[in-house]
Amino acid sequence: MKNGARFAFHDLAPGEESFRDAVLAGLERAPKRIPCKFFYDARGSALFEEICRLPEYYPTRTEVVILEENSMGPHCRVIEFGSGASQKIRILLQALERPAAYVPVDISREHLRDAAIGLAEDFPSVPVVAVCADYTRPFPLPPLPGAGGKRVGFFPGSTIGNFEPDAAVAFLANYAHILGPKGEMLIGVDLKKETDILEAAYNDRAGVTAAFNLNLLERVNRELDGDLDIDRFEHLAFYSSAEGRVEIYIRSLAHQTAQIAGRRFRFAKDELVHTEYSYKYSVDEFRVLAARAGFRPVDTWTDPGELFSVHYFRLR
Ligand code: AVJ
Repeated sequence: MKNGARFAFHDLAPGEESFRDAVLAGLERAPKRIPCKFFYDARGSALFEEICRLPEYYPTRTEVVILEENSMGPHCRVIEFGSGASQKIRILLQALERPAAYVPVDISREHLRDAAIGLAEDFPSVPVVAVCADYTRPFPLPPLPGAGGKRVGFFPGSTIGNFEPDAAVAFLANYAHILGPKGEMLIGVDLKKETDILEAAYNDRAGVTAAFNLNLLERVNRELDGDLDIDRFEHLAFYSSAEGRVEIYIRSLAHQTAQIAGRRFRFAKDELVHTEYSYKYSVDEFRVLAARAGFRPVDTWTDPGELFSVHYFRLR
């Protein structure tokens, strides 16, 4: 660690659902499913970074410009759930006036530690307080530096779109509880728009999103001693305007069976394995949803093309 960087690590020893348990349970269900949180092994994370650079995938670059151009005033103590590689926080910390603390919260201990140390080194004037915890449930925030500064949750990337609406409200309500009275929230939300633009973003011409989705099956083969024939599955993504979401599946191209962790699974021809929802919201729809968790709008910023939104909320 370089001189000057301030860094603390709090380990609340969260229990983590194993990939094995999730896959075995998810493939017993009808319809079959594998939760999207398992996309992000080393290979999946690299593919996601590639997705973020695709011409069709507008959310990342659009959100970055919105974050660069807007601010929330001085002395913020920024609390990020699911901080991962902590990339977007760099943009935010650069845009903020004298941020008082950065508090990354993640369940994945080693990634959290590496990312938080890297950040503390690159932003020596910002104290970093990393918390290893399961942020889908209540947990106690440690005492934070910069007393008097406001607590601001940061949840970028439209990750909120992965939750079904009631679960999104529950997630935001838990965030609100942890932020405490007068807490604030900065949250990136992908906007509703023409089906063609949405479907192109999840069916890129280079096939990176397909590889990202199918990597779940490769991961099963690698980690769970599976013998899935990846060539007999394909990526499927489409926008349902009735549900307001992109739906992502893996489709079995043939009737087939596979061994996974010593168990046998059967896939019918054309059977779907659900892997992800990505909900899209108009500005007003998302404000209504956030209000159910106690958040009042302060401001909402969008790009000129109205592709993506960043909402700034305060708790009542
Ligand atoms: C990380 C949830 C924002 O929903 O757009 C990208 C993930 N899946 N391409 C999204 C994703 C397929 C992404 N989020």
